[in-house]
Formats: sequence, C-alpha cells, structure tokens
Amino acid sequence: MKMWDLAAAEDDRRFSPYCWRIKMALAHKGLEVETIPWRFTDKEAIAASGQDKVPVLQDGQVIVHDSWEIARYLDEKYPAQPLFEGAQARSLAYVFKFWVETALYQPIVRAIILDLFATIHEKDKAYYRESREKRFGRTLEEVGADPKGAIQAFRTALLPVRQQLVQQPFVCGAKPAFADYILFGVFQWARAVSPQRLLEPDDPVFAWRERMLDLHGGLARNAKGYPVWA
Ligand SMILES: N[C@@H](CCC(=O)N[C@@H](CS)C(=O)NCC(=O)O)C(=O)O
Repeated sequence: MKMWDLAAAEDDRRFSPYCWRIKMALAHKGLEVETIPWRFTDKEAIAASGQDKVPVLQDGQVIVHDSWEIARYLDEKYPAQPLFEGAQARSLAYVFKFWVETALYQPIVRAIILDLFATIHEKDKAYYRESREKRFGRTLEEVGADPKGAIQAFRTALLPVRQQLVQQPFVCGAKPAFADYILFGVFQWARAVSPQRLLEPDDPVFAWRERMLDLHGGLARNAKGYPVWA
C-alpha cells in the first residue's frame, strides 16, 4: 500500500490530521504502508484520485481518497481489528468526526496557524496563504493573533471528551478505534508544527494523548514533532 502524506519543509515532518487518522488506522490493523511525502502544490501526484487533497491511499489497483472513505474501505477489505464495531458505532463516529472538525479545528487553527505557516515548504507558502486567507476572509496574521486565547477556547471545547475520558481509557471504550484516531489527528497536527503547550498534565485528555502516542509501537511519538510538555 502507498499513501500520499502531507509533509512540511522537511520530508519527515508530517502534519495532516486527516493523514494521521489513516496512519493510525493502518497500524491498528497491522497493515504496512509506504508513505510518500506530498506538498499542497503537488497536485499532479494525486491526480489519479480525481481530486486534490490527501490522504490518498493506493492499495494495489484501488485508489481511495478522503480519510472517512479510506477508513470504511479498510474495514470492508480487511475486517480484522475493526475501526468501527458495527453500523451504530460507525454512525456515532461520523457525528464525532463533524464535531471534531467544527468545535476543535477552529480554535486549534487559530492557535497554530502561524507556527504551521513557518514550517511548511517554501513552494507551498504562496498557495497556502492565498487559499487560507480566502477561506477565512482574514490574513493568516489576523487568524493567529491570539494563540493563548485560542488554546483556552480549545481546552474548553474538549469538555465532552474530558468528561468521558475520566471514566474510560479511550473514546471508543477499553480499546482505541477510529474515533480515537480522529481526535488524535488534531494533536499530532499541532505537535508536528508547534511547540505550544495545548494541555496541562493533570488534564485527563493529556493522559489519553500519552496512551495514543504509545500505541502501535510508539508510531506517533516517534514521528517528528515537538515534545508534549510533561
Ligand atoms: N475530508 C478530507 C479532508 C482532507 C484535507 O483537507 N486534506 C488537506 C491536508 S490536511 C489537503 O490535502 N489540502 C490540500 C489543499 O488545501 O490544497 C479527508 O477527511 O480526508
């Protein structure tokens, strides 16, 4: 299997939250993947997928894009070690995905965008600035003007998972599954590009993140990024 995986200036600094979902999911299933460093402007490299975003997974002749679709594909093709235990769990993970992408992405983007911009490849900078400023309707500097306030907002937004994680080790219960990888993608994204401290060590979400960093032989902890503050 091959996966196109968003990289910063350095080939081994991989920061896409969506790509992290899939790297964790593949490891969860014990599947080997070759990840190919990809930049925002390398559109032709993934043209065969019929769209312009990563992750893109190639499994033999099959090409799948979109992290949610890839997760569904993996469970269908490789049912052992499921990412979703049944249709009901999948449906709940789907609404959780939208919650993460709305309630958490907004504050995290405000917290890390300037660190992220400093880290990406030179060839991506003009494209990134133009596309994101158009999306946000503000300059990157305006979006990233108050990282401390954004981190506070991020911590507040985490309340539902914090309440759950005092009761059980993973979002999905006793063992991690795809919803954990969806949430964890946010933290790997931040850790790859920004030295800022997102969580206090006494936060139950901190302990969960430690468990996630250790999963699958420390796949995520061993990836290039800033240390999380202990
Ligand atoms: N819904 C997609 C989102 C993928 C996505 O937005 N990927 C970003 C990287 S984090 C991307 O490739 N962006 C390309 C661009 O902005 O041109 C998924 O879940 O895979």
